[in-house]
Amino acid sequence: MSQRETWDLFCHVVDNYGDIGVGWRLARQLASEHDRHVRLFVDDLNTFRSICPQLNPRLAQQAVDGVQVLSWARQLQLEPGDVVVELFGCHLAAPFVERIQARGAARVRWVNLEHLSAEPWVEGAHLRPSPQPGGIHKLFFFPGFTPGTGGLLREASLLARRDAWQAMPAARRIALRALGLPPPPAHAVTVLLFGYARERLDDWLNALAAASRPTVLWICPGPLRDAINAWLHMELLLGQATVRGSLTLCALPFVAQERFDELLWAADLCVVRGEDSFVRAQWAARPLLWHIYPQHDDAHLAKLQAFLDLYLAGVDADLAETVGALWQAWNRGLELDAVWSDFIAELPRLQRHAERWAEQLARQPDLASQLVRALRDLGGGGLPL
Ligand code: TRH
Repeated sequence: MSQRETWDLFCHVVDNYGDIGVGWRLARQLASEHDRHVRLFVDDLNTFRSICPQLNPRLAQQAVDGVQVLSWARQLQLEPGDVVVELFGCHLAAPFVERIQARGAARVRWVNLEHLSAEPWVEGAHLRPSPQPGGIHKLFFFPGFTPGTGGLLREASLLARRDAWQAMPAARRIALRALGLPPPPAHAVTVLLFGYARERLDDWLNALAAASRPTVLWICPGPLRDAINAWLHMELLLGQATVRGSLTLCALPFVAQERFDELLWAADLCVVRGEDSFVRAQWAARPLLWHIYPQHDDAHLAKLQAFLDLYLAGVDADLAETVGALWQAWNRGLELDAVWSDFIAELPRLQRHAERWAEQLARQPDLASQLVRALRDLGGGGLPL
């Protein structure tokens, strides 16, 4: 019987939850679906605990959901596994790198898993080796939306679970009740709101309050909720809806990562951000608005447009225009009233588009399977020069 491979995943939490969100999802999937012995090294166990409440941030090593979770410092005491995955170019401790080099390419395969981008250059950079001191190579693995990339994280059961949940009329009601949320008014548009701070929220909130069609905002913790509290001149409380005209505002608790999908499945429109929630909203097959992670040099605007180009390819020109206008206005801090109501008017068409898009993405192998295959193809002999 062959021995289980040990995979070491390294995650440096830069900010927020996306770095560990991706790391945790990948770690669990490698352990549960690919039978890998996974060790996940994380430098911020407190942030990790937000998405994984069963974690004890005081422990240097613990088993959670079939994954060994280790503090960052534990790498100083351990030998590298068969595969080492750096998430998002995080830097490993020098003694650990020396041990990788000492063991050599025949014993350790080394990968840098990069950020998600829809830009066309990604296909050319995916699976490129990068020479490291000591004659070892690091493989660059790029997630993405097209067959020439490493794909997207997607658990084997995800789409079946989504479909079963959405087909069950009571599921939404039960989920909302468990979160302390009242049922939305009839004909209301329900919006899951998980974004970054942005300008001109007040005008948008005033317009929603004055609109003829009711809107319900389910608001995740974070800077957007702080801005909404400021608009209200009060703090939204969990389990209590606050109504302003046609607008109902509800604060959500921060839920464990495995519960997060249900929030997306329950909404008519998902406002999502960063990387992981953005991908999950696509698997939810719901109309979405992406609040992209802002970068100081505005590099994010090119990434936003690159995704729009893929997402809207082949879509009717008027619909593409409506989506592009709202996404650009939201991400550039522009006025929202007109572009928001144009978008809401198209929700039925956007829902059909979201379903087609999710089906198209699901034709590609998921990221964890592609990573396992790429490293299997590589074998124990390292990368060709
Ligand atoms: O939190 P994000 O903004 O994360 C990131 C980081 O800032 C990172 O440095 C940056 O590189 C990246 O964005 C682009 O957004 P994201 O990626 O959507 O991650 C959020 C995670 O939190 C995701 O895994 C879902 C999870 N989550 C929960 O588990 N429960 C919740 O209640 C909420 C609101 C989110």
